[in-house]
Amino acid sequence: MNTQDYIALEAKYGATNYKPLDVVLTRGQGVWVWDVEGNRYMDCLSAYSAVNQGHCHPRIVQVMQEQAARLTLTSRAFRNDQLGLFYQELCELTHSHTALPMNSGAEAVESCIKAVRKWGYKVKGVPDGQAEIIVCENNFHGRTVTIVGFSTEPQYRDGYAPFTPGFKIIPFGDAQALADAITPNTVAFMVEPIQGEAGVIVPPAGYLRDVRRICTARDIALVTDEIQTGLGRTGKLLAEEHDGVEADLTMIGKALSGGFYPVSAVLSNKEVLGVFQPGDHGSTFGGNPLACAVARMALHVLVEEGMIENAAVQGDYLMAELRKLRSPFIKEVRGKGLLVGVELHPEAGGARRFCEALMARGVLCKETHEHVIRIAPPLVIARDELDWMLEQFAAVLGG
Ligand code: IF1
Repeated sequence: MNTQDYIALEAKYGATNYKPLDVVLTRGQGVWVWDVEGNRYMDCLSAYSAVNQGHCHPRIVQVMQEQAARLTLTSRAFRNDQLGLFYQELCELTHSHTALPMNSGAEAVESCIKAVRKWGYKVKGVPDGQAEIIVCENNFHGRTVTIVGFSTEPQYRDGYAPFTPGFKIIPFGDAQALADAITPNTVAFMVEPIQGEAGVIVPPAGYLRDVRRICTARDIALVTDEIQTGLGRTGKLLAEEHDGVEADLTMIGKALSGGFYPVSAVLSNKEVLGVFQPGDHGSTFGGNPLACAVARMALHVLVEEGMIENAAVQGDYLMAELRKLRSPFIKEVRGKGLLVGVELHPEAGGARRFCEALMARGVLCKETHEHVIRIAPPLVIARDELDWMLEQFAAVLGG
């Protein structure tokens, strides 16, 4: 079978909710992936930051194979010998008190919404049914009905009403807007440290510090969605460390498994998660031994192999070099660590055609909205690989 055969199968039997680039991948190693025709590409998306550790990291492969042959799933009706160790290692690494394991990112977000609402009613004393959660314009937190209900992107909401009430939307990057929006019924503010899907939007320096101060003063939970920005992507373990703050609840996912398996978690620094009693919340697969073993190793390799520091160093270099390009198309280069957005002028005619030109040169990138090329390679990328990538960008964008 060749590329067109696989594409035809997808077109014939698949739901049509995606429009991928026409490359059919079959193998990956580190920053590189290969298609079914034998062509090699540099992966500059990392499955939306889920493969921070690089494709098929050998130490994660090994632990996954070993654990899969030993025990995969017990459900939480029984205990398993990986969950406690996963909790311990995750909490020690992130300075958290408590963790809640889930699977997808959206499930971690839903878990946070449930936790802060219950915390509001049981601890803060908000009248039943009145809890408000404040979120930001252009947020992206997932695809469930509740979550898209507070999206400001019309396409993500269209046709899915009715939605869950109880959310208030304010501008991103504006701490005063948060202070103004809080009422006695507000239980939480949920925010991405850098907005990923909105086009790699970096808030003003000190934003999260101000937000932290406001949340503490007004007794509302600060909830950070680090599903995309966490686990080394921005050059720190968690992006909130850039502002020296700790959220009350932090969600991580994606790279928590190194891209092997859907594993997410809610980390709690306040006793918000303590409101859950047995039976209040759960998941068949959440906290399963295979997920825990894989996540433990994914965290080990991230830290022990210096990937977080590498993201900081290579990210700075990447942005500095991109800014040197004298391209007629580039409006702005922004980001942190290896989460980089290249915004093009509207006259450039959209980012998609540049992504297609990059693909022809062996670089896989995905446009975000219409005018931003997102560059987010695995955190294991080496300087010479980055230089090669930059040559391809220079060839395509000019300069
Ligand atoms: C899609 C975007 C990235 C996320 C943050 C929660 C979730 C995500 C900050 C939900 C998921 C995704 C999902 C994927 C594309 C992707 C994406 F372009 F849509 F915005 F990464 F930038 N919080 N992000 O970024 O996690 O339930 O998917 O595990 O939905 O098409 P999930």
